Amino acid sequence: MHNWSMGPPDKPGQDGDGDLAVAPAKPKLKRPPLFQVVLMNDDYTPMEFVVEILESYFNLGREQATQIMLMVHTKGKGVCGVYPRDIAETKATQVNTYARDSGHPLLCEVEPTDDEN
Ligand code: TYC
Repeated sequence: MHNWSMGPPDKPGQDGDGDLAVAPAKPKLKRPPLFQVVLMNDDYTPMEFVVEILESYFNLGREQATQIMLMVHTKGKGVCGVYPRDIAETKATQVNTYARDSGHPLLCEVEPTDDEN
């Protein structure tokens, strides 16, 4: 809206053509906060079982799954994936249920990420 050269200045709430000058509300959309699904190390769960978990629940290939398993094995824990809260919680629950049903103590947890939004 410009007021140079023609006519009187607009009154508040109007623009030059007589329409109301009300800006549409900006859609304030934010991405959902993200949570990381973390595997904890233990002394009993077989490495092969952990690799299979990473392949089947976190859509990882054999190589990446093996890398993450070894990371957990050596560092104590490791991130398997990052998701919105409900998906992260569901995956962790599924992994823990499957591990327990299979007789392994493997523990999967959810942690907030420090993503800015
Ligand atoms: N530490 C286990 C072993 O030596 C392997 C293992 C890896 C267990 C990752 C849990 O989240 C885990 N058999």
